[in-house]
Amino acid sequence: MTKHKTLHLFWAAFPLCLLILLLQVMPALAQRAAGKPDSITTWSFGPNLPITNVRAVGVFFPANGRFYAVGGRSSDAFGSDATNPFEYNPTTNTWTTKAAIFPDAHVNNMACGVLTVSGTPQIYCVGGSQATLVDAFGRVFSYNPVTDTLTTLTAADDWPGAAGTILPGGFAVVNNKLYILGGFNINVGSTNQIWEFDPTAAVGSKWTQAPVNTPEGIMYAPTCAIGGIIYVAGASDFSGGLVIDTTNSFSFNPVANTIGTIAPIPRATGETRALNVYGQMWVMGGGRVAPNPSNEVDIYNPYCNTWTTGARFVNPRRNFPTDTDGVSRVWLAGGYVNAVADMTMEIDAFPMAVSAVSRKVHGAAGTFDVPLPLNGPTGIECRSGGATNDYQMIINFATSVTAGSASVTCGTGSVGSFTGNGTATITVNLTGVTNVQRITVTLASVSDGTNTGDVPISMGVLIGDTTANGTVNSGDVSQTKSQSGQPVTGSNFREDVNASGTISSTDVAIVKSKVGTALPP
Ligand SMILES: [Ca+2]
Ligand SMILES: [Ca+2]
Repeated sequence: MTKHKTLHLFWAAFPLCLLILLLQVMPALAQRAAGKPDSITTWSFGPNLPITNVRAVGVFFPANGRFYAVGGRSSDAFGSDATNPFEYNPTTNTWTTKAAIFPDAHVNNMACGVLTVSGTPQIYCVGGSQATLVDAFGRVFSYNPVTDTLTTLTAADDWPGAAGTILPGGFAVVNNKLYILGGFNINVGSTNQIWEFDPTAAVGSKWTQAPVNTPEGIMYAPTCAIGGIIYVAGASDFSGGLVIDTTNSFSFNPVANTIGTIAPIPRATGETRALNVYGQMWVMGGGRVAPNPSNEVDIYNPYCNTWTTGARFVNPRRNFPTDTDGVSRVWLAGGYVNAVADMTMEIDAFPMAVSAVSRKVHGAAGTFDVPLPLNGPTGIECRSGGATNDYQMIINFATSVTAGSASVTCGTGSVGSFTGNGTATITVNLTGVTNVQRITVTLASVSDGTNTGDVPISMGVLIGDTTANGTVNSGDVSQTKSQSGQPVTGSNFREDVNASGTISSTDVAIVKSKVGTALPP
């Protein structure tokens, strides 16, 4: 090729090269312009656990804002069982080995949760195994982190499901009761019973077996409660003498005692936990069959029955303590990393929303807000949205934030605009929001200057549901009739369903026209 021809080819290709370059650079520039970081790395390492630890349970204790690793063992050798609780203090960013001593060494693979008796919250733990042994205790103890005291319940309150050899499967707390779903009959198989523990019931009467079983045997199952429903996604099973991972996924309603179907988690996992973060289920890595263990965080939106993924943590691991405050932190530590007992800690920190509401101006009567609980159950907006079905969400943060974007990530509707960047209150204006649905608005790349993350806020929309029970029926009609002609106040504004500033026959007619509608379960 002559020099001339090479030059010619270069100039011929130049516009194409320029175009490719621009296509690659423009999105990054656009992200910068929108205030988004180029990549969001939200996980960072915290201080190491005091010891290596596997098979502990992570428990967030709301009363003091601290994270506990309860039980577990430092290795798989006999005598390695952890004898004391470990406490992580987010304020000082330090771990402390507490003075309290567990009643026995069967503290591996327990089921734990925070339950309140006589106004005092405590961490209750059930069952467990001991390193190298193949038996399982049914013993229950409570740990009070504030006083650092342990109380062992009498044998009459042992978990009947343990039967000497069975470890708890998935577990979650609903309405101050601890539920255990399934279990591992050690080196025999997975089990499918569901048990309820009521800490306030009389001695010998705290345990009740549900009249239904899990759809298949599950063990070491990622489980969490959202809005009173317990979700399981992924679970270990015992097959051919081995612990394996599955995609088994379902829901359990502990009040109705019904099993529900959900979209299965997109990857097999087990030997890990699921956490309720902003009313969505985070399934945290886990699993042991290649390519597991994993560091993937799978996120389930129960309102649209859909799966997405969040930011991966760093070290793939299983059987590790993990928990969340639900709104700004997810902690994890230890577990098996590369099949070796680990002591590293990882923290996902993101800006904390403290409250959210759906706001409407009721004419001259003023502004009234429907609270939108951050971790479920969803608040129910019962007011109509006018000609173009408009609503407004207000999300209050603990500190000033900037949001990169706001969009509808579940349900029907769209974000017209959002305001408030640089303040502690983000206002999202929604339009085209259809009735009879649950909708999720996600503020993406929310930054408080230090931490960045996505914040999803969900809302039920059911026009005419003045009683906020998820259905429109005669109860809503009579409630609205009873307030007709009354001034609109903070206690009856839901009955002003057209947000006109007065409660009249027009509102009654709207409610009547919606009788028979209900939010999906
Ligand atoms: Ca109702
Ligand atoms: Ca009205």
